[in-house]
Amino acid sequence: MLLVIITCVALAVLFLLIYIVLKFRAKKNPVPSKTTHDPILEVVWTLIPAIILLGIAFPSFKLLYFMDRTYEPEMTLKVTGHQWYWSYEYPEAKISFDSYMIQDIDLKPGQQRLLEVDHEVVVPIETNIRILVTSADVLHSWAMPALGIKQDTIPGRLRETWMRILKKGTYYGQCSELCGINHAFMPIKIRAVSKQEYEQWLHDAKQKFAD
Ligand SMILES: [Cu+2]
Repeated sequence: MLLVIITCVALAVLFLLIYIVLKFRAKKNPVPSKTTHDPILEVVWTLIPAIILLGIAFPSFKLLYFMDRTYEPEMTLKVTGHQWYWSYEYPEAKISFDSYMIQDIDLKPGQQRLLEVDHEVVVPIETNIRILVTSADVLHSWAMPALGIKQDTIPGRLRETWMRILKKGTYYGQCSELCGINHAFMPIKIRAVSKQEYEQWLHDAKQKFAD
């Protein structure tokens, strides 16, 4: 929608520019116009942009509210940023673990450099997942481009966002708020699996990562 609006605005401005350059060129206007005011024109060029901005604002607010609260959450994932790793908590299952990047020298063939972690987040697909983010030290940002999430993690504050993953697979993200010397080395890896596989993973994880 914005692309359509800005294209129209840009074309309208370009058309006006070309029109004015041609119509008021020096050759055709040996005596330049001395007009400085036109009340009607000023009202028009104030009102039209105001109406356009209102037209943009209402869908934006709708989207903001849509992103803000989880609709009927089925599970919760708590994310905490640390210098320099992430820790995750599944409050309902009472498990928690830290997630560190795998160093270059420990990478196995086929693994993505700077993106693999020792313990990835595993979540079920087609599930409304409430995500609570916070930080243990400085600002970080939990960003998952493929899931449309980029949420600052703020010490002393709990922010909420959500996701509902439709496709099974592996998703990568990175810390997106400069947080210190190892900022570039705290990736995020999410593996989205079927609900059945998730139950199985949870069963094993409960033993491995019990609180
Ligand atoms: Cu960072």
